[in-house]
This record gives sequence, C-alpha cells and structure tokens, in this order.
Amino acid sequence: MLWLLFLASFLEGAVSQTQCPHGWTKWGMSCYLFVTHVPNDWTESQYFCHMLHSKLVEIETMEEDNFLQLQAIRHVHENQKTFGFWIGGTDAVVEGEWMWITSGQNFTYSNWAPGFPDDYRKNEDCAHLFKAEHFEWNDEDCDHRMSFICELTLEETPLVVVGK
Ligand SMILES: [Ca+2]
Ligand SMILES: [Ca+2]
Ligand SMILES: [Ca+2]
Repeated sequence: MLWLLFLASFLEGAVSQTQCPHGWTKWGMSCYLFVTHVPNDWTESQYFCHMLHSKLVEIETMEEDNFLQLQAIRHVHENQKTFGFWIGGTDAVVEGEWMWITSGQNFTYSNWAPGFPDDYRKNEDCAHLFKAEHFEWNDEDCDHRMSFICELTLEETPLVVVGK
C-alpha cells in the first residue's frame, strides 16, 4: 500500500513536470510568461519572476531566441509604450562581461543588435529584447521600466504547482 502511494505521488510529480502553469507558454522543456501589464525595472522584473518560482529568461540557443522573438512580436502590442522585454542578462558585476543572473553562467549565445552593447553613458548593464531592433538584444539602463519575460524550467517545477 505504501508502495502504491509512493508510486502515485511519483507519477503525479512526473505529470506536473510536463505541464506549464495556466497562462504560461510551453516551448521545449521551459515555460515562458510574457508580463506586459506591470512594466518593471530590471531588478523588480527578476523579483517578480522569482516570486513565481521562475527566473528572468535566460537564452541559451538561437532556437530559443527565435521562439522568443516571435512571441515578443505577438505580445508587444499589449503595452505600446514598452522598449521591449527585459531578459536575465547583466554586465553589472564586471563591465563588458555578460552573464545570466540566476544561473551565473556567462553568455554562450548572444544576439546583440548591430552596434550593441554600447554601454551608453556608461550606464547600461541590463539586457533586453529591443523593440526598435526587431527584438534583437540591446543593453539598457537597468532602472527603465518595461515588459519582461519569465522562464520556468520544467525539471525545476515545484510540486506545489500540482493541481493548479
Ligand atoms: Ca532558457
Ligand atoms: Ca554595461
Ligand atoms: Ca545600449
């Protein structure tokens, strides 16, 4: 009987790892949430994602980037004033060395728009998908408020999500 219970809870956990929470979009082994109605600065955006047990999106491959660009085009109209979407990259620790803030990994893939990053006025340490550049990447003042994208990796889905 105990084994059955164990098996049941194991299966339930396994099922939860293949499903995204309501409102999120699944791609590969991640779920993405495009937050357009509460534009935040970069740090607040990261905090918002963490509160949802996720991270400000980290883009490891061209395929993931292409998916996000297409989704960004779909969602950008929800907030006409936004510069684009914050992503989880920063060079605030060492200027010019870009890293993903949650995983701590240096960029292995990047898709900077031509001429960027430029660290304009020596005050741009946060990366975003730049609306004016077809959602290629730009570095921006971290204090600017804009839409952002959270990423939830399915293996890391907490069991709390079961039943939602
Ligand atoms: Ca990712
Ligand atoms: Ca910088
Ligand atoms: Ca810039």
